Amino acid sequence: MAEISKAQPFPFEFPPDKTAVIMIDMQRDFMEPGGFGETLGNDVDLLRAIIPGARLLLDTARAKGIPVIHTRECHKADLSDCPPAKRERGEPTLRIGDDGPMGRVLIQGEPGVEIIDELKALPGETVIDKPGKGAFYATPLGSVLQKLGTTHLLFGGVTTEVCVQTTMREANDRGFTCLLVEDATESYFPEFKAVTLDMVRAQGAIVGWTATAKDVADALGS
Ligand code: C5J
Repeated sequence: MAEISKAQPFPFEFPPDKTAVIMIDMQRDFMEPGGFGETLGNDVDLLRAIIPGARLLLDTARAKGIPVIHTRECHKADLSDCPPAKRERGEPTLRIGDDGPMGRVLIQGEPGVEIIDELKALPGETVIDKPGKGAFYATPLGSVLQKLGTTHLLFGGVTTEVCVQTTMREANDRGFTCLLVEDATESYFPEFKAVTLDMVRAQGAIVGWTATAKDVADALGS
């Protein structure tokens, strides 16, 4: 067992050989101007602050042989997996499926769906395209983790209170023990990130633990 003694709300124990990293939606559509995040009125530059923390988490996992799974929020080209309620919501400048500066917004195979260069998947790493906010919904994530024998998950990615938190809650309901890496996750709303970290670890880690990427690296001796 490895232990992150500085984790909140109390030390986090995890078996490295049964642990996986899930990096949520670090794709151009959320991270760069012209993508889905910006069409919703957000300042996407805020998210770039976590690139070093996310990179440290990936580098640590890779050095220790911990599987890394990346997700990307996107839809089929014919939008058959995009509920109209999702596409029609709000007043974005571009809707899902519209042509934008990085190709069709949130559509599989388009440039906007690519993971940013700094964090891109290495050959052999699993990349899961997901139509929902939660990464377990309508994807093979559950069976991928079952095949790996995973019991513990370390999370990073964007955005903290939307796809990351939703996936952590889904993971809890499936019996996984979860930790959210504080400096590897970000929100367009700093106050939402702060309150999500609080929510996750409240009530005796009701959703999971939090710690920094360095805490994870130290616990794994890297
Ligand atoms: C959002 C996500 N925020 N990846 N997606 O719409 O959190």
